[in-house]
Amino acid sequence: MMGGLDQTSKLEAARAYEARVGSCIGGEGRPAYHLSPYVGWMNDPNGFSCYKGQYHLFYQYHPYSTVWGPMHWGHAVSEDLLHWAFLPCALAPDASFDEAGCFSGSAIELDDGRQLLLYTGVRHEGVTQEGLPVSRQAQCVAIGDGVDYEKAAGNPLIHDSVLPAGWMRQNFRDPKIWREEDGSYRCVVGAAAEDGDGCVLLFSSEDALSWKYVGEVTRNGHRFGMMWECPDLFELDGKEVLLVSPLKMLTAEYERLGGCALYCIGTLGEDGHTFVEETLHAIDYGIDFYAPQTTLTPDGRRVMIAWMQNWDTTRLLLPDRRWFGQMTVPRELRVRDGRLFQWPVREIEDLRGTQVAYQDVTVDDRTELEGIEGRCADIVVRVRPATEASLGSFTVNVAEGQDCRTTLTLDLETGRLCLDRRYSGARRMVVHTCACDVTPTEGYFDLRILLDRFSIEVFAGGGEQAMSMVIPTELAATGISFDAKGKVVMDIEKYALDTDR
Ligand code: DQQ
Repeated sequence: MMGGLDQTSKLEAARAYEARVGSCIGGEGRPAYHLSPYVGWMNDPNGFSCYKGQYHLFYQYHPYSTVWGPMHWGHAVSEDLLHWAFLPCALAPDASFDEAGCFSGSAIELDDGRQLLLYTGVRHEGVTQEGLPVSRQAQCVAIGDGVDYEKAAGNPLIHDSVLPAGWMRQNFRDPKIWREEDGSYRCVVGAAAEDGDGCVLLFSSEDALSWKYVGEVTRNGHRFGMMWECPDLFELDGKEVLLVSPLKMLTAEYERLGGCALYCIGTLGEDGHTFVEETLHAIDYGIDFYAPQTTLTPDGRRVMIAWMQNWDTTRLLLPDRRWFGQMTVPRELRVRDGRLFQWPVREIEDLRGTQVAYQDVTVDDRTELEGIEGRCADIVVRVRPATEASLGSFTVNVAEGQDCRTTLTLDLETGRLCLDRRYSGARRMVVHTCACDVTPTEGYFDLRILLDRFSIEVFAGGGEQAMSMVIPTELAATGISFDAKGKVVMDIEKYALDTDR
């Protein structure tokens, strides 16, 4: 194992900074049940796994400022995926093979009970003609006890020299590890050919230390952006599912808003690793969703979590605090009829406090209902047109105050569902609206809305569509109201979400 003064000092500095500055950030100033960083900046979820009876979630982390910087791994643990406790910073960019950053990766438990982190080490090798550092990416291992990790002596253990000739050494990252039934290990890694075309590569290993290149899982073929970041590949409901986060994707209707993540559903070819794609869609139709990663829970659920943010508005919306970045709510995944369904983990029902419910409420004008308000809430709405002739639209306003609101509008005729934060208190000219199409079941449209202090997540069509969005609205704006063009009938249940439970 690798030691040395620098390794100790950079990690210790980060840990000391967390204890000194992070511990001063009060709970009230953070999301209530979405994970935010101990202190400073957070991006991708990493190492999402269950280890010794607790969920571990690491994250891309720059403790010293609220902007992206040399990447560390932050670390938190939870019993229920919703109450998180911070552990000290797990990795710092302190070795020759990761001096420019410990980029995204994953975690797994070894047979001897230790926890292995597989991550991308970034190093610099000379400068370009323009004087910019040339970066090299390769996959590294650190092994530990769930709190302290030592980087493996032979790092990087998946060297960039394994890449076929012509491939970009600076775009080879984000290993996702899993174990096969025979006990051997596999990982998928994102890569890019010389012309920037994204690709997902597969590696195998008997001990998670010595890795062999197996082959290409799939290629983007220049269809969706360039490099495909943060791949995740798993079997679910008899299908293979591949999640990817393409860089620089062209916006196309509401399926793709520039930067979002995609899922592909398919099968594996006869060679056991070539992905045969059947369908491909946006994972989340909101504005803030990137770099999702999944884990299998001990009771067999495939659960996904993502960075609830997009790269293009990182400095623009939320007020500057001692932290930046948050995760989505963890979501249970299922595959049905060629679509990926997602639903907030069932553990969230244990946070449900006071229930306020109404049935058969006719909405044909602005409507407020006693007890339906709040900023940390789980809201379940079922809505249908009052008569066949009254097809119009239905709107839910949340985080509503004197001058602000975020609106969710459903066109009952077309099924188009639109989420709009234009008036959420935002003072920037950035994308504020997103949309998707939903279909009614037995005449009803169902919507589930999760509100937290700085976000809204919407699940429609039983989870066939999800929309995640950060909102900068002042916390005093707790109003919720309804409106309709035409006449609709609504059933609603609203639960306060209480993290003290
Ligand atoms: N973020 C990491 C990379 C990854 C990117 C760096 C995706 O490993 O490709 O912070 O957001």
